[in-house]
Amino acid sequence: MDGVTADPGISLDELRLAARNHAMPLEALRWPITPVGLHYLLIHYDVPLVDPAAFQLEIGGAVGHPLALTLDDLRDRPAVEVAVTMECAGNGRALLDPRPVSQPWLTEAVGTARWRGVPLATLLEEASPATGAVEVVFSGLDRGVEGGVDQRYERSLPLGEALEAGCVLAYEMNGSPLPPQHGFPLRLVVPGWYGMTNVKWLASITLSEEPFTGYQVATGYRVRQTEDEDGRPVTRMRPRSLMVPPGIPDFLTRDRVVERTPVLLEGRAWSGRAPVVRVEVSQDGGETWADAELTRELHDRLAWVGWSFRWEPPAQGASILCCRATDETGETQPLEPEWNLGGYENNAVQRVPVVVR
Ligand SMILES: Nc1nc2c(c(=O)[nH]1)N[C@H]1C(S)=C(S)[C@@H](COP(=O)(O)O)O[C@H]1N2
Ligand SMILES: [Mo]
Repeated sequence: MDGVTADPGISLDELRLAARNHAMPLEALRWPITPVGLHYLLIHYDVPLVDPAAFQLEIGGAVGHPLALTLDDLRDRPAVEVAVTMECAGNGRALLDPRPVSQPWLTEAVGTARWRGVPLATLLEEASPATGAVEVVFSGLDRGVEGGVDQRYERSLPLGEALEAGCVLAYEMNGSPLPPQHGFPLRLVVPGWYGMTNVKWLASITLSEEPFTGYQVATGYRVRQTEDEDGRPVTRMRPRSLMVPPGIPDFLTRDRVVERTPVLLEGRAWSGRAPVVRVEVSQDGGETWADAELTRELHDRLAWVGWSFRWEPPAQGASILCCRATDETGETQPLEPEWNLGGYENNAVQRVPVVVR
């Protein structure tokens, strides 16, 4: 069979999702700030068309002073800019066995952008949350059906986290207005959390005195083994590192071919829980490890760090290159993934097959 396969692996539904929602090509790890078109993308439903002149952000619910703000109102306020590394919670899903059927990410559903906008905490304080308020619900303008439930895309944060996590209501990405696919005209950015909490096309913020039970919090994004389990919510990103695959790729398999001369391996590492303090490299599929050198080009606490390692390829043959990150809490990437129903939080080490010639 020439160029034809009966592999029943990826379904057309998964392929359709993968074609809409692209990953960051690994060579884009070379940029500390990911160029906009190379940042990964994940859109559950359709990209809405929003008229910026008519747009209003509403802040209401359990508050003393409800607010309605136009884009100009938001732009007139003191702004902040943060570099934030964002990773989809389903990154690594397609490498799980059995494969949970959803967006079939391999390893590269990640990117780092500079987000500029208004600190969420100042607006929440201005709205004056009621003493009984416990959660903040963020609603996007996009709608769809998921798990049989007709819904707007909505996520919540505990009030304390919303006030203290350094959240930003962003209207710019890398110095330009948000592009449609990344949430124009306004999105929530929550440093350290997996991507799903960074609600795009954000139109309303509602304070609540009850825990939020919407689909994307109570049903989706939970780590569990079966449908019957409640499981635990997906929150902050686990430590992870990736490398720019060295040498040149084979067109189809993307396996790497390198010359027999020393190579500077490079990549980036992040964790949403605490700063990364160590990155190690292996040339034997994770049997033995050596320390890489870290460089902090970005000064935001949880933005990814760069790493490099001088590798001397063996005389000939095949190697499996790997890298693994450890954060300040001591958490390290596992060699093997921990399976769960939704395919979330798979931070198992990346494996890059290389042939030396
Ligand atoms: N309104 C809305 N916000 C959303 C989503 C969405 O589908 N709708 N997807 C979420 C998910 S799952 C991820 S991983 C990030 C992706 O952000 P990006 O496309 O800007 O990289 O946006 C999050 N915010
Ligand atoms: Mo995601």
